[in-house]
Order: sequence, then C-alpha cells, then structure tokens
Amino acid sequence: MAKKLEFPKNFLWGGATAANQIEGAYDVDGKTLSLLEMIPYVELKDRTDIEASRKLTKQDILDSIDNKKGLHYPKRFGNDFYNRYKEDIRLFKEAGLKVFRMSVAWTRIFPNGNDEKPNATGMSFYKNVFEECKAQGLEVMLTINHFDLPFWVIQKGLTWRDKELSDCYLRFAKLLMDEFNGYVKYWLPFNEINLGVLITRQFSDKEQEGGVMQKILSSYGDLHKQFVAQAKVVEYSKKYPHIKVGCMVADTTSYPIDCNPINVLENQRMEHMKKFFYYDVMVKGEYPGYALRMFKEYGVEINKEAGDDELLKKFPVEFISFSYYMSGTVSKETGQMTEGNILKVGKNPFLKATEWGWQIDPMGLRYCLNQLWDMYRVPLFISENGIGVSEVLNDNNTVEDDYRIEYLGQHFEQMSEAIKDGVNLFGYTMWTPIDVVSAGSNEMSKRYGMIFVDYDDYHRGTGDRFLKKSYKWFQNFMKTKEI
Ligand code: BGP
Repeated sequence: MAKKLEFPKNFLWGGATAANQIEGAYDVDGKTLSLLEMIPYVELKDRTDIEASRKLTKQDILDSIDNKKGLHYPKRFGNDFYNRYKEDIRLFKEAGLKVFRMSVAWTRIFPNGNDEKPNATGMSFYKNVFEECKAQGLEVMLTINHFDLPFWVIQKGLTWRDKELSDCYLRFAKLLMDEFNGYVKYWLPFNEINLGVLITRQFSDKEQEGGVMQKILSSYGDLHKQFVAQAKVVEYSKKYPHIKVGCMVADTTSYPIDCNPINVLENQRMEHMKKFFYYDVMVKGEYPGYALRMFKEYGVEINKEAGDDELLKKFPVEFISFSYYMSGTVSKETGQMTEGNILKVGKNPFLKATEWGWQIDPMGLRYCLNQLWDMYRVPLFISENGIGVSEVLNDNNTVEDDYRIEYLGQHFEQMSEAIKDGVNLFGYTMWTPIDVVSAGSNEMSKRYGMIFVDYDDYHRGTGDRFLKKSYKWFQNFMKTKEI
C-alpha cells in the first residue's frame, strides 16, 4: 500500500551533477585540462577495489597530456552535457525537479590560472546554462570547485598551502559571484572538503613517502587554507544579501561494531576526525579540542596566519550540505589510523551493499540528520544521495530499476521522519538525475541516473537519453509524495 510522506511545501527537490563528470568538450573553446581529465579508465576485476584504478605516478599524469599510450580518459568526455544541456535541463524540469546542482570547470574560465581576463566563451557557456534553468523554472545550486583542480596546479607543483593557489581560487570564486549572483542562490565553495584535498595531495610534488596516513596528516595544513578561502567566499557573498553559502562534506554514518566501550570510543574518535571536525571549523568557526590534541600528538603543523581565527569565527557557512550514500562500522581494530583502512568503512551484517560495496542504510540518514541538527542548529541540505548500479537498456529502451525506486523511496521516508523529529532539512539533490562518469572509478557503467545515457565505459554509443522506470516513479512522487 502506498504511504504518503510529509515534506514542507517549499522543500527543494533537485538533482546534482559536477562539471567534470558531465560536460566533456575538454579541449574546446579555450578550455585547458584539469587533473581529473588526466586519469585513465582502468577495467577493474574487483569493483570494490577502487584504489587499483588510482595507482598513478606523476609521470603517468604527464604522459596523459598527449595520450602517448592511447588510453581512454572518461572525464574528458563526460556525458556530453556541454552539447546537450538544453535537452537535459528540460528532462530535469519534466521530472519535477526544482533545483539543479552543478559546478563550474575552473579551466573553462581561467585556462591558465593567471589569465588577465576570464575566458569569454567559458563564461557564456555557463550563462547559457543558467538562462536555460531560469527558463525552465529551476533554481541553481553551484559548486565552485568540485574536485577538478586545474592541471596547471600540478604542473607548478602547488598545493593549497601556496598562496598562489588560494589567490587564484578566490579570484575565480569572486568572479562567479559577481557575474552569476542573479542566477544562483545557493553556493558551495568546495565539494566534499574532507575528501578533495587528498586528491590534490596524491599528485603533489610535495607529497612525502609514507602512505595514506602521511597524506592525511599533511592534508590538515592544506585544509586550513581551504577553510580560510571558504570563509573569505562567505565574507564576499555578503555583497549580495540574497545568496547563501554552505559547506559540503562527505558524510557517512558510522556505528561501533558492538557495545564494547573500547569500540564505542573508537567510533566517536572516527566520527570526530572524519566529519565533526569539518563541521566544527566551518559552522562553529573553531578548531575542536580533540583535533588540537591529535595535531599535537602527531606533530601536525597548521601554520595559521594572523587573523585566520577571527575570519573563521566571523564568517561561518549559512547552511550545511552533505553527501550521504552509506554507513559503516568501526572497531578498535579496524579503526586504527593505519594505511588501507583509513578511508574505508567496516561491514555491517544487517545491511545490504551495492556491487561497489556501498552499504545501503536509509535509517543511517535519519540518524545523521538528527546528529547534525542536534549539534549545529543550522539548516541542512542533502546535496548528494543515490545508488550506483551497472545497467543496460532493455528491448523497450528503458531500465526497470526497481532497486533505485526502493532506495530513493526508503531514503525519502527517513528524511520525512527526521523532519518530524524536528530537523530543519530544506532540500535534497539526488546524485544524480542522469547517468554520469563515476567520480571514484571513472566508469560510465556505474549508473546513478533516472535518465539513461547511451555511452559505455569507452564513450562508445549514441549519447542519447532514455527514461528509466525511476524517472516516471519520481515524477509521480513529486505530485503525490507517495512511496
Ligand atoms: C561523491 C562525489 C560525486 C559523485 C559521488 C558518487 O563523492 O561528490 O562527484 O560521483 O560521490 O561517487 P562515485 O561516482 O565514485 O560512485
């Protein structure tokens, strides 16, 4: 029997994407390469072993410039949004979406970083996209930087610790706000700030030997610069009182593996360092004591500059946004900060997982929403949530994706429960309304969309769009709020 869910009338239902996973057109209209466009597609024997697709040296990256090895670089092609955006935005509108989350490719706007003027063709591409959203009645949420660091950053050997990088970023961010504040109400300076910095470090010259643990420890100094840059974006946004700036964190709910106090405490420690640390700095504007203690014990240098603390305190984000895909477990044993398991989550025997090992946990979303509201009391927005499945079109040119209908419906139900619990949740953008290139594995076949895109992992296909069963289901959900 259908169940009716309760949501506020003006709840922002939407879909999320990222420039580097949809646009393609990597070398047209003055655009230069970004780091993610230098990572080749690698067929994985074990789909849960994402690390295997990322074992790249700096030389591999350099060789990819003129593709000497004839490899395929999926993020150079995306799903062809650059050429098909009108059709896509129309389909989003017809699905019932009210808001479209997207990002801007930095390398389309400042192809060389220090260009005297922004690239006019790049600017007009985004203006046209925003105009189209406006024409279709879609609000825009804009991520200023969604992982796609320009390649010139790597060539110059820069990290966020270098002033040159934050200066260029701020120039880019301010330009976007000045030019597009009339189209974009919601702004996210960095996608998944708790993961992004690690991507940069991975290819940095300044990366020390020492594995994942060392990378994480080194990343805190970079993060501080990003926190400061984000606070400066918030400060700048005050010029335009009608816009709002939020943070974006990759959130996973984590449970202690059992009630042994050692494991409960270990889970708290992991929650602190994997998520609350970020919210504390960006929402409360202060470094929490547990982090300061950890920095001291591990010899982490933050190198704060005079005025940084005041800036963080004075310009916190106005709302929290986060991605939520899964939950995991923590035990003292698996929770050790050692190489190999720091970014992974432990198994939970009560949950099913996707082909990629992502454990499906709708109730974990309600738990997470309550935690964040209890702790921070700022409006919440789920900026990513969805299920990646390998799919093919059937003879009727559709996909019977009942598992996606189930996944979305169960998550919507828990969101509605959290709202009843008193949580101020004001919107949700699913990842993603349309099939895109996977961020982590570079596959096209890890599909999240309600709209199927006819490209395979090597970008073979027509690129045509087809509606899956979930598209029709979502359309109906928007009208009835019934699951
Ligand atoms: C988030 C990213 C997105 C997105 C999503 C799904 O971490 O912000 O860009 O792709 O995860 O991940 P994946 O594409 O690896 O399945």
